Formats: sequence, C-alpha cells, structure tokens
Amino acid sequence: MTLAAAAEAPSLRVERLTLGQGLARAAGGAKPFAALSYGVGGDNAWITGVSARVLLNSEPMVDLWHAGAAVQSGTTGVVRWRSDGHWLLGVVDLDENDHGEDLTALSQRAYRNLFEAMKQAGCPHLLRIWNYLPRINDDGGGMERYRQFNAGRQQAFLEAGQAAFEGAPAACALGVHEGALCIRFLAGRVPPLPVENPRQVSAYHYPSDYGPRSPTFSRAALAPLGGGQVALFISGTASIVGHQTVHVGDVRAQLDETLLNLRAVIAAANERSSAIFTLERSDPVVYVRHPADAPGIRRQLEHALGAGSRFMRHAVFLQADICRSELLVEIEAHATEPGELRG
Ligand code: 3EB
Repeated sequence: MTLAAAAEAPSLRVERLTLGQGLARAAGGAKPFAALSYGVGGDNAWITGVSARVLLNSEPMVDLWHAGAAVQSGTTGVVRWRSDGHWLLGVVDLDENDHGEDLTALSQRAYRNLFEAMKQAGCPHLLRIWNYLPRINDDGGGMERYRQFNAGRQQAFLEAGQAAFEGAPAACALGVHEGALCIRFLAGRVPPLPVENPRQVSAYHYPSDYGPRSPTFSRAALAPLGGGQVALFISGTASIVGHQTVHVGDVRAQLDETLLNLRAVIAAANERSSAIFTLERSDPVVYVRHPADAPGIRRQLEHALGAGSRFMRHAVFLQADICRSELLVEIEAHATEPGELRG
C-alpha cells in the first residue's frame, strides 16, 4: 500500500486496564474494537480471555484495543475475527478432544485458517501472536507437544507464503494446564519491522536439538500504528543466551538474565526507530512456572524497575508453563511511543 493510504488509515491504540476498569469503560460508551484479557477465560464478541491463574492476588488485566469505528466480524474456519478493514484481531479456541487430529495437524489447521482470515479481511501482515497450549511440555506420542506445535505452525507459514524465518511476527507460546488450544493474533496492512536480540540466536535458527522444526517468531517487532505512534511488541523473553538455557534451577539468576535480554532487544529496537522505548514504560505479562516463586519475582522486578514504574503498575503475573521445561520465568511486553520507523 502507498504511504498516503497508510496515513489515512484509522490508527490503532491499546490501553492496559484492570478487567473491572475495562468492562466499565466499555459499558459507558461504544464497544471497543477488541480486548484481550489475562487471567480469565470465557469471552463474548469483543473480549477474549487467556485462561491462566492470576498470581499474587492481583486483578486480571485487559488490553483494550481501539481502532476504526466500522467494525466487521467474521468466522473463517476455526478463526473468529474482528476488523475495521485496516486492523484485525482474531482468536482460535480449539478443544483437542473435538478434533481427531494430533497437535501438529491441529496447529497447522489453526494457522492455515488464520492466514485465510487475514486474506479475507485485507490485513496480510501479522504483527503479534499469542499462543497458549494445554500441557506444553508433555509427550505428544514420541515428540514433546511444543515441538509438535512448532512443526504444524512452521508448515502453515511456509504453505501460506508467510515469512517463517527472517520477518516472522513477534510471538509467545505458553503452557496452560487445561482447556483449549488458544491463539490470539493481531494483523494489519503495513508490514512490521522485525527486531532480533544480539545476545540470542534467532529462534527460527535454533539447532535441531530443540525440535525438527524451529519456532516461528522474531524477538520483537516494530509496527507503525498511525497517528504518529509506533508500537514495540516484545516476544516472550526468557533466560536463554545464544540458544542455550542458562541458570537452570536458579529463578533469581534467570530473571536477571531475562531483564538483560529485554533491555538488549529494546536497545536493538531503538536503533530502528525514532521512538524511544524503555522497559520501565512497557506493559508486561510475567509468566511464572511455580506460583511459590511469584512473590520473589515481584520483589526483584520492583527493585530493578521501580515499584512505581508503569511496568509494575501494569504488570500481570500469570501461572504458566514455559516452552522449555528448565525455564522458570518468561516476560513479554508491548509499548507505544511517538515516532516513526527508520528504513
Ligand atoms: C525462547 O526464547 C523462549 O514458540 O512462539 C518465546 C517466545 C518462546 C515465543 C514461540 C517461544 C515462542 O525460545 C520460548
């Protein structure tokens, strides 16, 4: 699309609220474009939840997305979506028991439908994907379920002609204890600018020790949102240096390493945009494998980032399994700042 057309497009905005605030906001005015809530399942036309336990007695949080006023909704295969013609938010909730397929085939089908939905809505560029897999670290019959998911996901990207290596979208993949295979995704008309982390091997180049097909995601993605704003979507980030898990068994050291990785990927993003992003001004989700670790993780984050930082005020702590069984904590975040991409 041309630059002029991009400039006319409705801008996308996101705000992180408590679920209560989000519902009150929606009740008081027009329905939001879409919302993704963390810590509560169930959904209706415009809000969809990630069903994982909220830790530390904190409230479930919600990302309220605002886009153009003329929202259309549709169903494409197993994908339900809402779009204003410029931005698309879609969801998949698949109960594996309802489908006689293994997780590889099911993931491939979900992603195939997802790309079809993007085509139908005229939003061909994936910006960010959230994946939640039941029992992610379990054996799926000769292969770990996360590895099965990776195989199906990569195959669907290749078949759809979507960038499966360089240029892949930002993503996360977490394990939930029960329920459906959940995928949420955000797509648009303008391609995002992928960002890698100089401290880490690109995940799409992981050696085959981590599975026959590599994971399909970039460490982060920069996306112009219109209205002079740029978004930084930071993928799930953990204690991995090069391609290796480091500090096995030491959650404190894993969190320190994760913070170094987050700061490194933000620094790399800041080279590619006139916007200035900081970790302190981002909206994170903190995934904790063992609930007993959560109070210590929160204290350590308060110490590192400031108890009054936006990061801490907006943080949501969820119990989840992380895609490698030695990883104890993983953090993802997004932020928006004024600026534009550098070519
Ligand atoms: C890692 O760095 C940790 O498979 O989509 C992080 C973000 C991770 C996304 C994915 C996996 C994914 O490899 C795991």
